[in-house]
Amino acid sequence: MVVPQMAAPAPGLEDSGDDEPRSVPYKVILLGDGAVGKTSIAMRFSQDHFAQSYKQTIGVDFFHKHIELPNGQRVALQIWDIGGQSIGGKMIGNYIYGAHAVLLCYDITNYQSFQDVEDWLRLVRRTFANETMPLVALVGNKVDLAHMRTVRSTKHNQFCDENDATPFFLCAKNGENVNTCFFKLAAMLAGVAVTKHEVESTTKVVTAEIINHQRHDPAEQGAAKPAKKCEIQ
Ligand code: G3D
Ligand code: MG
Repeated sequence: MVVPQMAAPAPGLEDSGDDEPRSVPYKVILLGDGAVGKTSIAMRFSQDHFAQSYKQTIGVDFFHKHIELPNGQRVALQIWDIGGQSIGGKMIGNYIYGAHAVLLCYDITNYQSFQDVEDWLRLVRRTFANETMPLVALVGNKVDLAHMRTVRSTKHNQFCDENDATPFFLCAKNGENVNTCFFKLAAMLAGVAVTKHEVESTTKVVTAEIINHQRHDPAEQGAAKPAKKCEIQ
C-alpha cells in the first residue's frame, strides 16, 4: 500500500512552536451513510482531549487529536466529519480532496449501509482520479449490536481484500477498538511499524455485556456470544 506523502499541513495543525515536539499532521475523513455512527466515532475518539470547532462556512465538523507513536513520533490527526452531507452533496468531493486516510463507515446491523460503501469508495476514487489514493479503511461500527448483525465479517474482509482496505470493527457506543483503530491508522500514515502488543495497549477495556438475542442472519445463528473486545484485524 502506498501511503500518501504530506504536501502541506492540514489547516490548524501546523507545528505549534519551538518548545513542542513537532506533530506530523494528517487529514482523516469519515464517510458513510447517515446514522452509521460517524459523529459518534469522532466524538468517542476525541473525548479525552479534543478541540471541536464547527465550521459553518463549509459545513463540516473537525476533531483534532495528537497521538504519540512508540518511536516518540507525534502525529496530529484532523478528523473530518461530513455531518449531514449525502453522497450526492455538491461539496463532498471538496471535503474528500486532500485526505490522507478515508474511513468508510457502515453499521453492521444495516446491510444497505454496507452496500453503499461501494458508492462512497467510488466517489473517493473519482476524487483522486489522477493522484495517489489515500489510505482506505473499512469500519464496521456498532459491534455491541452483534446479535442484530446483518453484515457477516467474511463480507467485510472480502471487501477489504478486493479494495486494498484495512479492516476494523468497532463500537463508538462503548469505545471498543476506537483508539486502536486510530492508533493503527496513525502508525500506517507515519510509516511507523508497531507491534500487536503496542496496538493492543491502546485498547480501551470495556465490560462485556451478555446478550442472547436471536440473530437476523441465519448464517450467524449459533454463534451468538457475549459482546467482547474487538480483535485488531
Ligand atoms: P452519523 O454521524 O453517521 O449520522 P451518529 O451517526 O454518530 O449520529 O449515530 C447515529 C445513531 O447511532 C445514534 O443514535 C448513535 O447513538 C448510534 N450509535 C452510534 N454508534 C453506535 C454504536 O457503536 N452502537 C450503538 N448501539 N449505537 C451507536 P440515535 O438514537 O441518537 O439516533
Ligand atoms: Mg453525523
